[in-house]
Amino acid sequence: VEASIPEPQRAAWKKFTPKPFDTAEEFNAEAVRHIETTLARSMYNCDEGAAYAGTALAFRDRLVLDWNKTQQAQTFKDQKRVYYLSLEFLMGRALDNAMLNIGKKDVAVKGLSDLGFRMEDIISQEHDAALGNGGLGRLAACFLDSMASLNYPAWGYGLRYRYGIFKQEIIDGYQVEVPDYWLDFNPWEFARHDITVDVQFYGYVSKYQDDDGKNVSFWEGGEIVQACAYDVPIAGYGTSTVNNLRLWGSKAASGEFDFQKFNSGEYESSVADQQRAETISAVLYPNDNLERGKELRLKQQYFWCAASLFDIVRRFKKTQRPWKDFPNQVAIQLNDTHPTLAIPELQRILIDQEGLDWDEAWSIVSKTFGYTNHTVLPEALEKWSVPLFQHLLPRHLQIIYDINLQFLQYVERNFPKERDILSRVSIIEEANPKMVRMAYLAVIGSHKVNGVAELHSDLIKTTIFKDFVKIYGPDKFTNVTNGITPRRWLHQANPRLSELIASKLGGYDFLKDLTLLHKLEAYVDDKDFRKEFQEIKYANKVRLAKYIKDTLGVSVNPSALFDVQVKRIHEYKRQQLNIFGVIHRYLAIKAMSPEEKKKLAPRVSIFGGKAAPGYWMAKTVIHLVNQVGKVVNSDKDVGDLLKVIYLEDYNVSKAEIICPASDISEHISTAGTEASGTSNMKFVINGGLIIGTCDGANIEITREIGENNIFLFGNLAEDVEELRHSHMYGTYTLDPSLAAVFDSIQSGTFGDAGAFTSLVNGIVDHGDYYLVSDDFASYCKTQDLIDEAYRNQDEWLTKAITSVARMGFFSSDRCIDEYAEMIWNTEPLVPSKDE
Ligand code: GPQ
Repeated sequence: VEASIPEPQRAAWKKFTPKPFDTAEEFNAEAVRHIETTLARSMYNCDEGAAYAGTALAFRDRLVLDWNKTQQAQTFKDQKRVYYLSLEFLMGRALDNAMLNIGKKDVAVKGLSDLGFRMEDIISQEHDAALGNGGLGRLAACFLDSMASLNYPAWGYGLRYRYGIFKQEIIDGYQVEVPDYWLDFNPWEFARHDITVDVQFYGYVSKYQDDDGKNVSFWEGGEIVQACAYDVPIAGYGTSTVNNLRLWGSKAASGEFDFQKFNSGEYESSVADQQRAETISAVLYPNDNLERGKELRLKQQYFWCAASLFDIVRRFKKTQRPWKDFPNQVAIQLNDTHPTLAIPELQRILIDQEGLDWDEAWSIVSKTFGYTNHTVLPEALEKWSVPLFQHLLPRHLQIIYDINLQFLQYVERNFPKERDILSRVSIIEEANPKMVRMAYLAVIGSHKVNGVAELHSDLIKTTIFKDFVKIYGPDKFTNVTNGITPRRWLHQANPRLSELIASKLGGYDFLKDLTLLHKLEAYVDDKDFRKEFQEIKYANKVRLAKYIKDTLGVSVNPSALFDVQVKRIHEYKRQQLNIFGVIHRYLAIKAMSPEEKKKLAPRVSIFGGKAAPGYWMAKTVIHLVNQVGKVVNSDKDVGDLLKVIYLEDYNVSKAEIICPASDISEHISTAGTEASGTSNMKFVINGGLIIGTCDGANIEITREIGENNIFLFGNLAEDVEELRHSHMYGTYTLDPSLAAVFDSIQSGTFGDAGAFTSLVNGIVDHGDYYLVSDDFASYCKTQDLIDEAYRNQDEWLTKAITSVARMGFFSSDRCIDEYAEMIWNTEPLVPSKDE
């Protein structure tokens, strides 16, 4: 269908192209118009929620104009596009980001104040878009920001969950999960009711011969669910590029609503069918670094991959290019193995629907995909049972078997003497039931595989993908160290620090080229700069202290050392090591003389993070932290010397308050387990120091900022295997200070000792898999070094400033340029000034 306005009529159209606002007056005109007409409210009925909506809609209008132009230009230029497939996009709030990226926040501040509102209050009205669990989802969000800011033609594809990650309440010291129903008012999405894809499930495969006598397979029967597109504009910083994030919502296929049943009075059961279809995109699975093999999760994955691939192929076909051009026009990045089904799905489209030969199709498929691995933890590697696959996706299972057959034949030809290699690298694990190893399928179907920090990328080559390095050679495997967007994590979260930096660097160019931060080193001895830097940190701590007071009723001293660990609760991240260290400190304080107490730097230990609802050990750790807080915070012997805080419902918008307010943050995973970590970067760029293990990106942070500016401790990744072995064969002794901590727990100091038995026993009797005991002495000693270092505020400040100046490498802009160059082979499309 020809949908464009004919040439002669375009002048009439252009006359009415909306003009973006410029001044505070013009902004108010837009905001008030939206409140009065879009929301149908008046000045007698305008609370902060309505003012938020008016502001958001005014900025949305601006965004949409650029969005339309960007999409038009990308279609017209028809360069290679990137498609970033991620089951999680942990976006957080959009308004502040939109205002800053567009560059009109000051105008809105003025306008809103004329109407009697404070910008801070308005911003906090917005519900976080929390379609992710943790680092993996937030990385995807940072990447979208960078791809738009660098003008890459790029789309995100994900699922439109009705419920994002649950809200966490802490009740009597326990985590309680509350559903996150976030879509009641979301001005940032556009339902594209005209863009739908029918997605098939179940059924069976028929074979027949076509007119040329070629064998053709056909997937029939089963049921159809409809995918409906919801588009979210992604604005770049300081550019008119606005990219698209397309999220799929599920509903019953049109015509599927069963009128037969409806008319025969079975109204309820026909509505139930409708609801069953909607269930697919209803809820985000709340696991981080864990896969549980649930059928609905596999359904989600296929639903999203099938809809996205259909959309991508449809867009490609419009250009009428030959199929061999597909990998030159399309790069698809798989964010972990969750979208791996896209590989057999594209192969299926090409051979079953487009009639290509297997080899021709496979050559296209395997040039199109890149795969990013985010973990080596075995419990997080996805495997799906073959019977489940057979039931849900019979044709895909056949294709996977064919991919596997070709691959294994290739391996056999090349390694004829290796006895077990075939069973080791087979996509199908010979277990009962047989399992499909998704990571292997992702490696085989992609032209590049990357890890997310140097150590991690080395580890995947020597552990989980070792055989594949031998088969394909080392060049298929590469590293792209993670990064963060400095727009949200510096400029937006810490506007005063951003302004101070800009005042020294002569403007905000560093937000687009973070390496410019190095020029700050020239000011490390500048008295005024130092004073201002320190005042900003203090003000950020005051803000967090106020937040703690308002939400928990606990007063903390903003001059105390703020020691923060906020991230998902996981045994490998070792919040238990932290809280055991806190107990150790508490016991030490209890034993101190008044003179000794005077020498000690007061500390506030701040924890935050969600546990997966079924993860009992993680929930026990949350409970312990809260119990310790209850005892310590009310102990008169301790006073200000130690406070223990559990921040409820850690999320992106809270991270924006917390990250600028740390003196020390903790990144203390067992060496070799944290693929990268990204909050380590967020804390350092905001002038906080870190205590960490030699793990993930901590190693590269150390290389960049210098080892005098970081507190490293603990065993190395290379030692882990042997240490675990020593635990299993009883050739080690429990660290004595840790034993004292356990004694105090078991004597009931922190309430019912029975509640913590499994936590303690895991270390004492069951192998201490995460090596808490092995690292405990080194951890405590390093905490003492931190106390000592903090006493010398001048040196501390020098470390903090130097670190900020050396963080240029960790921008997600650098990551995206590396992906574009090494993996995608794509170029930016710089928007022209007019039109
Ligand atoms: N990550 Cl596999 C998650 O947040 N969830 C997951 O399910 C998996 C990985 C994280 C990983 O633990 C961090 O070390 C990384 O920094 C982050 O992905 C982004 O790469």
